[in-house]
Parts: sequence; C-alpha cells; structure tokens
Amino acid sequence: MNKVALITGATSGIGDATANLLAEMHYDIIITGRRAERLESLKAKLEKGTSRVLSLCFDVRNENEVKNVFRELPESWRKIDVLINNAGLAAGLEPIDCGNSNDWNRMIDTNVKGLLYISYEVAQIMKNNNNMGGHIVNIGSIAGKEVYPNGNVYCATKHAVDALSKGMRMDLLKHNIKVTQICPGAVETEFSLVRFHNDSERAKTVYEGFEALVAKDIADCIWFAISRPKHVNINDMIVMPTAQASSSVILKKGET
Ligand code: NDP
Ligand code: 8X3
Repeated sequence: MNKVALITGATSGIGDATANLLAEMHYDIIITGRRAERLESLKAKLEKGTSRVLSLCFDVRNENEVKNVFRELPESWRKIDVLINNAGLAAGLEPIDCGNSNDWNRMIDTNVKGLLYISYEVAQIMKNNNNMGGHIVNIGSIAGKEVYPNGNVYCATKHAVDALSKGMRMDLLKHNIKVTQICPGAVETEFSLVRFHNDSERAKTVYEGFEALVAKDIADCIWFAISRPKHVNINDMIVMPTAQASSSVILKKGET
C-alpha cells in the first residue's frame, strides 16, 4: 500500500513541485489550495502515474471550512503518513509604520493560524494510525531565523512557525510523530508576485542578477527528510541559493 502525503498549497511553487516528486516516489497524495482549476489539472497530471490523488479546495484561514473538510474526508483517505504544511505567503514589504492591516491579517491567518488548524486535524489522524505515527514537515523560511528591514510581520509569522515546529516536536513525540522544519532562502515561485499584489515587474526584479533556488530544490529537501530511516529525524534545514548569505545579503551580477 502506498504511503499518503497531504500537501497544503499544492497549486503553485514548492507545493506543486513536492506533489510531483512524491507522485514519482509512489505516494498517494492529497493536494489542497483555493484555486480549483489548478487543483483539477494537477490531479489529472499526477493520476497518470501510480498515485491515487484527492484534491481538496479550501482556504486554510477558515477554521470551520478546515474542520468540515476533515470531517468529510473519505474513509479510504483517513490514514495520512506525511503532512507538508506549505501553504503560506508574504503580503507587502513596507516599514511597520506604513503597513497595511489587511496584509498583516492575511499573513498571520494563513502562515500561523492556518498551519495550526491543519496540524490539529492531521495530528488526530496520525494519533489513530495504529501507533505508526507520522511526519509533519513545516515550511518555514530564512525569515523565521533572521528579521530583515520591512519584513516585519512576514518574519514574525515565520518565527512563529520556527517556535511551533519546536513545540510540535516535543508535544507529538509520544505519539510517534516526527516534526521537521525546512527553511528556504529565495526560491523563484509566485511568492513575490503575491507579495507585491500581482505587480509582475517588481516581482521579477527580486530574482534578477543571481541564481535563485527553484521549487524542485525544496521538494528534494522534503523528500530527503521524509525518506530517512525510522530512527532518524531531520529537525531543521536551512537551504539557501549559493549567492545568498543571509536574508538581506545577496550577491547580484555586477555587484561586489
Ligand atoms: P507560491 O505563491 O508559489 O505558493 C503558495 C501556495 O500557498 C499556493 O499553492 C497557494 O494556493 C497556497 N495558499 C496561499 N494562501 C492560501 C490559503 N489561504 N489557503 C490555502 N492555500 C493557500 O509560493 P511558494 O511556493 O514560494 O511558497 C510556499 C511556502 O514556502 C510558503 O509558506 C512560503 O512562505 C514559503 N517560502 C517561500 C520562499 C520563497 O522565496 N519562495 C522562501 C521561504 C519560504 P492558492 O492560491 O491556490 O490557495
Ligand atoms: C521567503 C524568503 O527572504 O523573501 O520566505 O523572506 S524571504
């Protein structure tokens, strides 16, 4: 029987690359996100291999919606081995005194509260997994290790993910549930497009002049973490582009 992975935010970027890689590795996959059309086309693509695929369209910020989705989960999907808490975003890059509370709420509600709502539901399933436990992988960020100018609330949400990863690891140990955090530096995805409210010109400039990571690089790290032997856990992994030394130091072409 294939193992089952649930990936939040599979409609783009790191989540999409991870779904593709885990399908290659013969996982059955639950893909989630808000964009129904993208979920359906990803499902059709993944089902060409050997995986069973379930797509669930919902907003991780809505606690009632999350509860309903898990209450109605088909019996054949009530065994989840791996959860990838990937859905997340940055909104805005402004000094705190010029910030926008809609952006703040979106980030806190998605990156922190959404991750909690999903983790709670999946932990119930993993606890009932005949003591087989499970593995939760939280996608943090270098922004959860260091604060950078104008990153304020996004950095705070990823610092929260860092703290929650440590706390979850302690609390879930007795249930045989591993917890890993993966903290990427700059990865070229739709992340900056979302951060800059669909300003594609501004988003492009983020990745100009150096070789950013691609989503598959992070999918590879996730695969490494979840494919370790039972007695080995990767607690935390910081993964940067070679040209990036810290969240605010990136060597761009022409700069010294
Ligand atoms: P993308 O914007 O490409 O993907 C984000 C995914 O999150 C989408 O599938 C989106 O799906 C989903 N998502 C966002 N909000 C919600 C919501 N409210 N409910 C459900 N799903 C949601 O960005 P990345 O792939 O880069 O980001 C993935 C994770 O990686 C995030 O947690 C991000 O913070 C983190 N990260 C990214 C880095 C980067 O440089 N790109 C670096 C470090 C960490 P949909 O819109 O369909 O709902
Ligand atoms: C995304 C990376 O450096 O833009 O988490 O915050 S960064």
